[in-house]
Amino acid sequence: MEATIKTYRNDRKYPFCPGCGHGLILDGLNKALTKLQLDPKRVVLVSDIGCVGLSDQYFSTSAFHGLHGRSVTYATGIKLVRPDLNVIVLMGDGGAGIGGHHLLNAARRNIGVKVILFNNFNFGMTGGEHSVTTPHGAKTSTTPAGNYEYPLDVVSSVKVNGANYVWRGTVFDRDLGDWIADAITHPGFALLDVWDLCTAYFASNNKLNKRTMEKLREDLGWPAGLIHKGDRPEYTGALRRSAAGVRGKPLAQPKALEPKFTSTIDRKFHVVVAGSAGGRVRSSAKALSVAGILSGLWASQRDDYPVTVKTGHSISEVILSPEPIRYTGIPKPDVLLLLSQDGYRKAGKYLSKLTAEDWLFTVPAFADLETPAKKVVLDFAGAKIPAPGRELALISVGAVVQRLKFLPPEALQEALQATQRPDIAVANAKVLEKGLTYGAQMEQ
Ligand SMILES: Cc1ncc(C[n+]2csc(CCOP(=O)(O)OP(=O)(O)O)c2C)c(N)n1
Ligand code: SF4
Ligand SMILES: [Mg+2]
Repeated sequence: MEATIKTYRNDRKYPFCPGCGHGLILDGLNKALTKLQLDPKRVVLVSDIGCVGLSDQYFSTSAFHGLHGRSVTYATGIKLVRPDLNVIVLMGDGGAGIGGHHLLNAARRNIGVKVILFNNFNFGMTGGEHSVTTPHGAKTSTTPAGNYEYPLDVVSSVKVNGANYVWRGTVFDRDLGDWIADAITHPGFALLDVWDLCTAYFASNNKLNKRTMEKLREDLGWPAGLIHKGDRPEYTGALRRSAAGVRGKPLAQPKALEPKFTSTIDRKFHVVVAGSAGGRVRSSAKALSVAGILSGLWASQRDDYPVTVKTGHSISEVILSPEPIRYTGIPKPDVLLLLSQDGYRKAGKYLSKLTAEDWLFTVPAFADLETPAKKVVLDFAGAKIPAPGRELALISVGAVVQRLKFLPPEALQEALQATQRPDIAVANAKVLEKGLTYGAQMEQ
């Protein structure tokens, strides 16, 4: 029998100001999770930005932290791909304003994401500026004479747009944890609007406490407690059923990549591929990352490319490791592939970090670069291997793998098949073959 989980908190102390209500809401969340005994790995806390955005690190669950106001979009993506996960958004009123459109659409779709709104009526983290929920007349750092706007009724907005579960309460509600648990177990989109205390700013400047909070709500004429519990079909399930109807069979589930190769990598191994945008740098790096996973390693990939995608650089930083990767930054590459002027401009900074242990693979244009690293000039034209710009990255990755042998070349081939459309994988396999052949010639 599985042991009972007594808490989903780790032993870190909350970082909030004395009296801040955020900790009370997180205690409620912990109570809910403990009541439901959910598998911590299958709980994803998606934290927004602000003081509330610090919250996920105090729980021993999975987590995702992104941009201000966008937490609902990340949560939607996670839930779409993995409907089996419990996806819980922790967002402030600032995030609800910035990402209001996302809230409405999540409600409209009725996707099974649960939003806990830490509604302290201001931007706490940045100094108490007014937000979309700041009451009329309230004093904040941006409304010193009193707010002349009126607050957004987030609860009514998501309700009228189709959310299955809507609740409003305060940090003073002792049964908050039970309501959070109820929202988690009810299918569909849920929003709990929890009126909260920012003691550093809003509460102190507006004399907000349990009593005045209650009065504020009554003056607005807004109800409290469970406001709506509906039974519209939850989005991810409905979408899958409808797609299965069109295809005539259930949708395929994402498949795990099963390791079937071995690698010589016995520590964190960093590879940077630096080329031009549109040069398939990222898909080549992806082949490398997936080949690593197929070889029993952990892999991370971080890409950088310009907003105007077909201009300028494209950089991919890949880490392969026998241990889980906790930090995805690259202090220094073990292998740097410098493939174009654009790549050089952006990733040239790594050159000065290379040591005699490291490798620089580059193109003839950079043959004269000074470096203490072991330098290899990839001269595909000299070897009569056609390598147009869009093929250069994949051919080079193939040559590097063949030359250094930290992964089996077959793993790269398999990675293409595992991640690309069959016709594209076949075409790319031929491109990769050119690099493997060149790498084999280099060894001789
Ligand atoms: C797009 C964007 N705009 C502004 C900021 C600056 N910023 C950081 S925290 C914050 C306020 C957060 O307020 P809220 O979401 O209510 O959370 P709280 O701090 O009150 O918990 C702002 C505006 C940001 N990080 N991103
Ligand atoms: S600034 Fe406000 S919201 Fe942030 S921790 Fe302090 S009291 Fe809480
Ligand atoms: Mg706030």
